Amino acid sequence: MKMTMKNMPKKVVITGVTGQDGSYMADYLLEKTNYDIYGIIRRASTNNHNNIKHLLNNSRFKIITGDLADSQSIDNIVREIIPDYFINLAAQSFVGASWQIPEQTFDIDAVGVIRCLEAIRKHAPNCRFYNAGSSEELGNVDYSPQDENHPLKPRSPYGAAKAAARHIVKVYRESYNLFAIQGLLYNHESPRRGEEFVTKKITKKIAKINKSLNYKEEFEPLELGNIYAKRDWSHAKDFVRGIWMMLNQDKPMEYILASGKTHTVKEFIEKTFKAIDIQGSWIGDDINEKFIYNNKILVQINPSFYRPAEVDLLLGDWGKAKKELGWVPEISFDNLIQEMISFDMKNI
Ligand code: F7E
Repeated sequence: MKMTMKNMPKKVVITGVTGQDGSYMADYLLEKTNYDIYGIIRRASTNNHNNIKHLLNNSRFKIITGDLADSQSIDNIVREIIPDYFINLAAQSFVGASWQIPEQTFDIDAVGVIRCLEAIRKHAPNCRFYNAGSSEELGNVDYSPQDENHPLKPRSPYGAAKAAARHIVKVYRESYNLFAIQGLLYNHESPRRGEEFVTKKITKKIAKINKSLNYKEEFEPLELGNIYAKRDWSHAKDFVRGIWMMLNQDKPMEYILASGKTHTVKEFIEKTFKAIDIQGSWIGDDINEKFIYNNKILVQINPSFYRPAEVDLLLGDWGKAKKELGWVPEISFDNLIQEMISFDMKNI
């Protein structure tokens, strides 16, 4: 068949493609569409391509060097590719680090979004743009569950940068009539989650502890900060499907994606141990709280992991996404934990 503009495969740019969300997004689109995927990768002396190594030989998956900190690179990418979709999943996404590197967090998570929007406005005004938004924008919440009308009350430089990005996405949408949206996504995890996030830190360390227990080797306990923080955790795979649904509506509307259930970090730890049949118990309070098994300390508190300001509770209402997009999450909290711990036990 002769290729005409009409039947040429569409082009999707994904930033943050080596990360959890970017790599699942690429997997999803390679499976569900015939579109060409352009994964933007930041130059680094050591590559971190683990999450996309299974895609490197796929002819529909192309890697392009670019950086959200560099407006020229973003401008060139959009001008040369003229994408149909631009999915911005790159970020300084670690809330805890955002107090140490607040300027860099703003530069990537807020100003970086302007760089994308400017390039799209100039070179590809019909391109549909998605920016990763976060429940951290809501911060110190007024009510639960939170819906799309909840005010933005961030508690971290990260949350403030994402809130700023939300405003600028709206400004560009309304000023230039762009299809530009920022979903509001609650915590989402998977075996591909970065190691500094609490879920992956827990499953990876517990897999190691389990191995040490089996081989009767010495081990260091898992050390955590605030284990009473409550989060609404989902599987990242469910969310990339939701992002794609948001991008393909008639009108550029923004939705919450969440599970509608909240759990403490402590519950996450307990369920992980339970999944591998370790029946320990908690002793002590506050910074002296510990999880003990066979007279060994498996988990303890390290106050250096406390944050200068904490978001105590997040719980999202995903009713609007269900009603208007038909989006429904498919992977339960228990299955998420099971998948993460099984993966880490296998790879330890
Ligand atoms: O922390 C507490 C910590 O770093 C979860 C990002 O994807 O989701 C994520 O942000 C909770 C917090 O994720 C440790 O204080 C206790 O209350 O896994 P996290 P996060 O900050 O909720 C949102 C939606 C995003 O947008 C972000 O990009 O766990 N916690 N002890 C700990 N957290 C970490 N990381 N390490 C600890 O040792």
